[in-house]
Amino acid sequence: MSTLSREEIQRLAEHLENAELQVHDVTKITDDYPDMDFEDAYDIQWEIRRRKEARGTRIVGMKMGLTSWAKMAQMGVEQPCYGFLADYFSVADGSAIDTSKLIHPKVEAEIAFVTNKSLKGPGVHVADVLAATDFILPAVEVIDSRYRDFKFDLKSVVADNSSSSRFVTGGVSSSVSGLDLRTLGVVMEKNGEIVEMATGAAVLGNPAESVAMLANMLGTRGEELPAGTFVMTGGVTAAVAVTAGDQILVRYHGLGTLSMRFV
Ligand code: OOG
Ligand code: MG
Repeated sequence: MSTLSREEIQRLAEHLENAELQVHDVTKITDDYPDMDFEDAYDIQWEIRRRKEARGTRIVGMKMGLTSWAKMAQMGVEQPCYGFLADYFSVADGSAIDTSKLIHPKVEAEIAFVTNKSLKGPGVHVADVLAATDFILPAVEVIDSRYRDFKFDLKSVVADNSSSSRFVTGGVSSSVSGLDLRTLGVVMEKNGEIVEMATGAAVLGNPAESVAMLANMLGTRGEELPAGTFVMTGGVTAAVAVTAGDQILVRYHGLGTLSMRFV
């Protein structure tokens, strides 16, 4: 059940997308629309996606957010959310990321999947996900909430495409067979010092569970996760704020490293 009109959805999508493209923060939208619901919030996100696609931007993957207790506790939100990844969000491993195009970036270490079969909820479970996984690989997401001071509630962040902004992937890819995703260790270093560490189990007990949840959430809108989709499963630790001059290196057990610097 949505509460907002088509015009309000379009106006809020434009408002939030402009904040992203023009690199300025805004107050959270639930301050002005306290009665909006989750359907409204995802409608706004899907309208932002439609606006980008209409301009020729390609959608190159999906991400889950707020899937670890570390992230949920950090943001004061208790349920996962999803977002889409646009082509220009992708930055190469080892590259310099321009902070003048971002409001207040934070980095997150994540485990990503690439599927080879479509997944359509409801009822998708971990075994379905493993059977539909081509390979997994490391990813680092750079999130950048458009909301002032990075403070929001779940509906506001969903409308803001779950803070999606940039991502780095690469490293070593691996089949999931014979791999225990729960004990896959991740160590994040900032400027040469370890700042965060966790294992895959931090994400809903198993990051494959995050992909299943995404397929099931999409299913409620009649959408599916097509074969060949790149999916980031959510930060395994709290996100780490970065500014120009910072260097980030993340080590993944058996999957190599990813690095980037902020300029
Ligand atoms: C929302 C997005 C969270 C993750 O990996 O948990 C996210 C936010 O914290 O701004 O991408
Ligand atoms: Mg993330």
